Amino acid sequence: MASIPTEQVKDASLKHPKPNTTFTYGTAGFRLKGDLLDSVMYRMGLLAVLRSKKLNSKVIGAMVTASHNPDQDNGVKLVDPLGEMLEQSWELHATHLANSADVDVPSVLASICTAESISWSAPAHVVVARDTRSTGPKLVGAFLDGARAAGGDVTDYGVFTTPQLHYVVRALNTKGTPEAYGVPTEEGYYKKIGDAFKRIMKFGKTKFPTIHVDGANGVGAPKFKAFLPYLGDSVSFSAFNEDITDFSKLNNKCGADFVKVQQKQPENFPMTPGTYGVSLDGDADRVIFYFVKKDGTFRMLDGDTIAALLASTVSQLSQLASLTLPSGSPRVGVVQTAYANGASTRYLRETVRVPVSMVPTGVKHLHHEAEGFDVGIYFEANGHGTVLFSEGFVKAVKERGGKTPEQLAALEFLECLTDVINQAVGDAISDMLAVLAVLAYKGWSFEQWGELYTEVPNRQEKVKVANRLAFKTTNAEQELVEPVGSQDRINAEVAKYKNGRSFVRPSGTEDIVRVYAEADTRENCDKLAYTVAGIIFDHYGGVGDRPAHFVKN
Ligand code: G16
Repeated sequence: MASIPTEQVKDASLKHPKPNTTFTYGTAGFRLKGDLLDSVMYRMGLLAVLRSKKLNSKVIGAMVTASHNPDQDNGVKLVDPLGEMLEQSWELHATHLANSADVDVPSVLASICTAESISWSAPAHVVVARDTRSTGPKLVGAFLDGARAAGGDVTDYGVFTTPQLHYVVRALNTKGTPEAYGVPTEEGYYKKIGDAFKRIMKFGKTKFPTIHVDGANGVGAPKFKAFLPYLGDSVSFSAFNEDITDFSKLNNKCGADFVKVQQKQPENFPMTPGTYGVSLDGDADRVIFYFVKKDGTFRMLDGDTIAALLASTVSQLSQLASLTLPSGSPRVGVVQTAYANGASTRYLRETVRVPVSMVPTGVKHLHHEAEGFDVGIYFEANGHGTVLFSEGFVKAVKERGGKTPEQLAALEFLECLTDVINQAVGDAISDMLAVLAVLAYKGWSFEQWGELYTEVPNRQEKVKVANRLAFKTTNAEQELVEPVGSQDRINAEVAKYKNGRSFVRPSGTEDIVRVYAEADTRENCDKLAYTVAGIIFDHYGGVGDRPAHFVKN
């Protein structure tokens, strides 16, 4: 029986030495300064091969990106066969392997094989892609070394958005089956979503102004350009922040994270009343919409607003079409995190009347929970999310059980929606198209969409601390259990504000602690956020310059 090519793995391992750093598989894989990641990439090449062997030679993906972070950062996450994030129990293997001494790499591989009952003789298939970051090519090289040292068959797809990589993994693994997801190429991705978008837009009643698309100076910019010829002419788009040659511009004062956190439009982005803006993030898996009101104020439509629009529409159309599955009416549900605006949760529960589950931050948690519904809509407030449709739901809409022209139209619309949406993972471009299609179907403008509910004023702050891992949370990350006493101080502050809510958690993608606050007025919300941030900075290990706006307490 074939066995681990120990010498080959060890020799290659010595060429990718581990620096004196402790690595953690965080919210979306390993994320660090790009020049510290060579050994991690090599070892993730090895691990991807093991994962494929474990799953009967299914194709495993690896995406090299640090998403919304600046160019000097990079990262890698592994992708399971249907485009989902790596199964969580394997994050432990990934962390163990990443932190082993160079000479121990073969024995750690052997221990994972034993623990997972992996037969080395099974073939392994792995695919990898990267975004536009400067360290990407070298890091992909290290990954390829790992996958090849372990004898895996590996294909490098070059520069992709994160959702394109997830799509290709799912399409490769379902090819030739009744669940075939699409042609496993970049063109296959554009064609599948583009064709569905053209079909769905024939229901459209809204004539949108030109949509300004902010590509965050990342991979989403060229890929969106490449997508345009497949989208027909129902909507006109204008692209901004497309410079991928100057690495310092990536996510710099632009992109979905900047807009969401700063609550303002990107810089160098023309907006006047009546203009509609859409920001992608650096790897095009998050999307935020916005417009400028007639009175000149900026209005953002984030992940919560997207979930509200999609949940209300899918519920209404399912009812209109009297859609019935063998199990009864389709169960439409929404999954959110603690960052969801309280008003959006109330709107979903009380007005749309759908169940809302709360899970910890990270698409991996949301995706898993959403699988429990016939239509599982999951969006983080930061604009990261998608919709999962069960096989039963898709079959029922395709069977066109409706009778009236309205019912048949509703079913056809829902069928197109299942193809416009990239169910493999949150996808900024596909989500943008789905939102435009739903708005057009309803005959709504961005302004009307923004009236679904009134947001509670909210704010996010980042606090640099000496050791973010000292912050431990419970209750879907809404309470701190460590540092001991920190939650009591936060609670005492929150109690001073009407509708006050605030929580603190360590980021899994940046070396910071995040602070979130809500309160009845903008002024109170800001005061609460700045006070809690001040508490964390002053009493729990803040480092660097103390931001002047943090309130002393
Ligand atoms: C990743 C995850 C998201 C998460 C975000 C921020 O997004 O996929 O689910 O919301 O990180 O996580 P944290 O607050 O732990 O830093 P992305 O777009 O960076 O891949």
